[in-house]
Amino acid sequence: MAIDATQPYDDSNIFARILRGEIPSKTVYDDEHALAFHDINPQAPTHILVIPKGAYVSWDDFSARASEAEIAGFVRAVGKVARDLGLVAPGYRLLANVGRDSHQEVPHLHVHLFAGRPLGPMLA
Ligand code: IU
Repeated sequence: MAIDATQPYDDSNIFARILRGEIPSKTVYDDEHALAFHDINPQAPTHILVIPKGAYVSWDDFSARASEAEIAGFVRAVGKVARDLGLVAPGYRLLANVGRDSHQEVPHLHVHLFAGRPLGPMLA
Protein backbone atom coordinates (compact mmCIF):
# COMPACT_ATOMS: atom_id res chain seq x y z
CA MET A 1 0.00 0.00 0.00
CA ALA A 2 1.30 3.44 -0.88
CA ILE A 3 2.30 5.67 2.00
CA ASP A 4 1.72 9.32 2.84
CA ALA A 5 5.25 10.76 2.68
CA THR A 6 4.32 13.69 4.95
CA GLN A 7 3.98 11.38 7.94
CA PRO A 8 6.68 11.40 10.63
CA TYR A 9 9.31 8.68 10.33
CA ASP A 10 8.10 5.31 11.63
CA ASP A 11 11.07 3.35 12.92
CA SER A 12 9.19 0.06 12.68
CA ASN A 13 9.38 0.15 8.85
CA ILE A 14 11.09 -2.76 7.12
CA PHE A 15 14.20 -0.83 6.06
CA ALA A 16 14.70 0.50 9.59
CA ARG A 17 14.57 -3.11 10.75
CA ILE A 18 17.11 -4.11 8.11
CA LEU A 19 19.37 -1.26 9.24
CA ARG A 20 19.11 -2.48 12.84
CA GLY A 21 20.02 -6.00 11.72
CA GLU A 22 16.66 -7.42 12.80
CA ILE A 23 15.95 -8.69 9.28
CA PRO A 24 18.59 -10.04 6.90
CA SER A 25 19.28 -8.50 3.52
CA LYS A 26 21.56 -9.39 0.62
CA THR A 27 23.98 -6.53 1.19
CA VAL A 28 26.10 -5.22 -1.67
CA TYR A 29 27.47 -2.09 0.03
CA ASP A 30 27.63 -0.78 3.58
CA ASP A 31 29.33 2.31 5.00
CA GLU A 32 28.74 5.05 7.57
CA HIS A 33 26.02 6.77 5.57
CA ALA A 34 24.41 4.20 3.30
CA LEU A 35 23.38 0.59 2.87
CA ALA A 36 22.70 -1.10 -0.47
CA PHE A 37 21.02 -4.48 -0.85
CA HIS A 38 19.18 -6.59 -3.41
CA ASP A 39 15.47 -5.89 -3.74
CA ILE A 40 13.45 -8.88 -2.54
CA ASN A 41 11.21 -8.71 -5.65
CA PRO A 42 13.57 -7.72 -8.49
CA GLN A 43 12.11 -5.93 -11.51
CA ALA A 44 15.32 -6.28 -13.55
CA PRO A 45 18.28 -8.72 -13.55
CA THR A 46 20.01 -6.28 -11.21
CA HIS A 47 17.69 -4.45 -8.81
CA ILE A 48 19.44 -2.84 -5.86
CA LEU A 49 18.01 -0.53 -3.21
CA VAL A 50 20.31 2.12 -1.76
CA ILE A 51 19.16 3.73 1.49
CA PRO A 52 20.62 6.36 3.79
CA LYS A 53 21.32 5.20 7.32
CA GLY A 54 19.45 8.13 8.86
CA ALA A 55 15.71 8.21 9.56
CA TYR A 56 14.27 9.93 6.48
CA VAL A 57 10.96 9.19 4.77
CA SER A 58 11.52 10.84 1.41
CA TRP A 59 13.88 12.71 -0.86
CA ASP A 60 12.51 16.08 0.28
CA ASP A 61 12.70 15.09 3.95
CA PHE A 62 16.30 13.97 3.45
CA SER A 63 17.33 17.06 1.51
CA ALA A 64 15.77 19.32 4.16
CA ARG A 65 17.11 17.67 7.31
CA ALA A 66 20.22 15.63 6.49
CA SER A 67 23.71 16.98 7.04
CA GLU A 68 26.02 17.74 4.15
CA ALA A 69 28.04 14.67 5.11
CA GLU A 70 24.97 12.41 5.02
CA ILE A 71 23.86 13.77 1.65
CA ALA A 72 27.32 13.48 0.15
CA GLY A 73 27.78 10.03 1.64
CA PHE A 74 24.49 8.77 0.24
CA VAL A 75 25.01 10.19 -3.24
CA ARG A 76 28.55 8.84 -3.34
CA ALA A 77 27.31 5.42 -2.24
CA VAL A 78 24.82 5.23 -5.11
CA GLY A 79 27.57 5.99 -7.60
CA LYS A 80 30.00 3.59 -5.96
CA VAL A 81 27.50 0.73 -6.14
CA ALA A 82 27.02 1.38 -9.86
CA ARG A 83 30.77 1.47 -10.46
CA ASP A 84 31.56 -1.54 -8.26
CA LEU A 85 28.92 -3.67 -10.01
CA GLY A 86 30.31 -2.69 -13.42
CA LEU A 87 27.11 -0.98 -14.50
CA VAL A 88 28.43 2.27 -15.90
CA ALA A 89 29.28 0.99 -19.38
CA PRO A 90 26.09 -1.01 -19.99
CA GLY A 91 24.04 1.60 -18.17
CA TYR A 92 21.58 1.67 -15.32
CA ARG A 93 18.50 3.51 -14.10
CA LEU A 94 17.88 5.25 -10.78
CA LEU A 95 14.38 5.77 -9.42
CA ALA A 96 13.06 7.17 -6.15
CA ASN A 97 9.35 6.95 -5.39
CA VAL A 98 7.91 9.51 -2.99
CA GLY A 99 4.44 9.32 -1.55
CA ARG A 100 1.04 8.16 -2.71
CA ASP A 101 1.02 9.04 -6.41
CA SER A 102 4.38 7.39 -7.05
CA HIS A 103 3.35 4.35 -5.03
CA GLN A 104 6.07 4.54 -2.39
CA GLU A 105 5.48 1.53 -0.17
CA VAL A 106 8.33 1.66 2.33
CA PRO A 107 8.51 4.89 4.35
CA HIS A 108 12.31 5.08 4.44
CA LEU A 109 14.00 6.92 1.57
CA HIS A 110 15.39 4.53 -1.02
CA VAL A 111 16.80 4.77 -4.49
CA HIS A 112 16.13 1.84 -6.83
CA LEU A 113 19.01 0.93 -9.13
CA PHE A 114 17.91 -1.15 -12.13
CA ALA A 115 20.29 -2.73 -14.64
CA GLY A 116 21.16 -5.88 -16.53
CA ARG A 117 18.94 -5.52 -19.60
CA PRO A 118 17.80 -2.77 -21.94
CA LEU A 119 15.37 -0.86 -19.75
CA GLY A 120 13.39 0.84 -22.47
CA PRO A 121 12.21 4.42 -22.50
CA MET A 122 11.61 6.08 -19.17
CA LEU A 123 8.10 5.69 -17.81
CA ALA A 124 6.49 8.77 -16.29
P1 IU B 1 8.78 1.51 -3.28
O1 IU B 1 9.58 2.52 -4.08
O2 IU B 1 8.55 1.94 -1.83
O3 IU B 1 7.50 1.13 -3.97
O4 IU B 1 9.70 0.21 -3.27
C1 IU B 1 9.81 -0.64 -2.19
C2 IU B 1 10.68 -1.78 -2.62
O5 IU B 1 11.10 -2.49 -1.48
C3 IU B 1 9.99 -2.79 -3.56
O6 IU B 1 10.72 -2.90 -4.77
C4 IU B 1 10.02 -4.08 -2.75
O7 IU B 1 10.21 -5.23 -3.53
C5 IU B 1 11.20 -3.83 -1.82
N1 IU B 1 11.20 -4.61 -0.59
C6 IU B 1 12.32 -5.33 -0.24
O8 IU B 1 13.32 -5.34 -0.93
N2 IU B 1 12.30 -6.04 0.93
C7 IU B 1 11.20 -6.07 1.74
O9 IU B 1 11.23 -6.74 2.77
C8 IU B 1 10.07 -5.30 1.33
C9 IU B 1 10.09 -4.58 0.19
I1 IU B 1 8.32 -5.32 2.46
